[in-house]
Amino acid sequence: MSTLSDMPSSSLDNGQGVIDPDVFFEQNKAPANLAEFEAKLEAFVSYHQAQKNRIVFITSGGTTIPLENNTVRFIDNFSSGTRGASSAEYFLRAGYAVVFMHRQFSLQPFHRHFVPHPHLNFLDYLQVTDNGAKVATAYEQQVKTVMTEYQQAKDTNRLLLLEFVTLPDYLFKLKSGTRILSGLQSQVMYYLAAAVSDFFIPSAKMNDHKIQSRDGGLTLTLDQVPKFLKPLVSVWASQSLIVSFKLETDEQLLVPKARQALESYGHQVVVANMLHTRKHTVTVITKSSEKVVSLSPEELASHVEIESRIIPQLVHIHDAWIDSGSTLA
Ligand code: 9Z3
Repeated sequence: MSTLSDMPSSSLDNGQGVIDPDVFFEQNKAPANLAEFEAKLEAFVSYHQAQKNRIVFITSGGTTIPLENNTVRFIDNFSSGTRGASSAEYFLRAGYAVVFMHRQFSLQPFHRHFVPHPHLNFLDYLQVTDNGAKVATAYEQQVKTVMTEYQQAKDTNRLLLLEFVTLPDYLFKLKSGTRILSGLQSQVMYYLAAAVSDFFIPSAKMNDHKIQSRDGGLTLTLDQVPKFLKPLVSVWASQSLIVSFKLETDEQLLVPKARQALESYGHQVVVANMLHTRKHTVTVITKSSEKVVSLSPEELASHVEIESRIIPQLVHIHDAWIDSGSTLA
């Protein structure tokens, strides 16, 4: 078997192994369900464009990096989908229509409240009755509260669930999504909470079939993923408000790297968070401001969610973005 590192390096790169974003779309295959994705999004967008509603396009969950074209093994990116799924609920409360593009099987708005816990699984929320089954008395109030909001989002057609799995899947759909949403211009916010891999193996460099273990250990060479925020901000969605997330594990790097991203890509907001404190502290950074948003231990203990503090701030920035005609400094 030839090792992956023996294979030719991709052409049309910048000399440092980083290909241009356009070349990425030529060298990688579009997802088989792209047309279905586009049809669902087009219908949702034309409905809300007619109603003059704001739309937030949320990405949530981690992308995978397949190691084989017939994929048995893949590298995953950390993200449970909590940030994206809870944010979607707060955007709905703020009156937005929500496109929720999430990693398949990661957390979803509303459903997230009833996912398996160590001692509580789906069936534990139910009880058997003489005629069938119902929500167990202990959970009736919680189910009613969540169901009421969920039903309202469905009745008003304000929540569209779309899926991705791999990195190319994510990027093709993100690009296509910006094209479909482009008519709404400043009314759209991109909220890029998905954990997107920085490294990948291009299709042409991948083993077609399952990598065999008979040759001993495995050495992988990964290419760098092109910097997609650049065309997203300057070409694909230049009239829309763009909020990206920066994840770090070294506190010293967090704010400098977030500022560097704002400067390199020229978008409007970076929400910076540390892996281990992301549920109670984030820093919302714009070109002219830097605000730490945090929850007290008491707030955490009473289940206040940090997204309930982040979203109103972003809505405020979005108001200013719309009022300024997409020119907010
Ligand atoms: C985030 O930083 C998200 O807040 C988390 C949320 C992934 C930490 P969970 O889903 O976690 O609630 O478990 N997302 C962005 C991560 C990312 O890939 N950012 C890139 C970077 O840091 C820039 S786009 O370089």
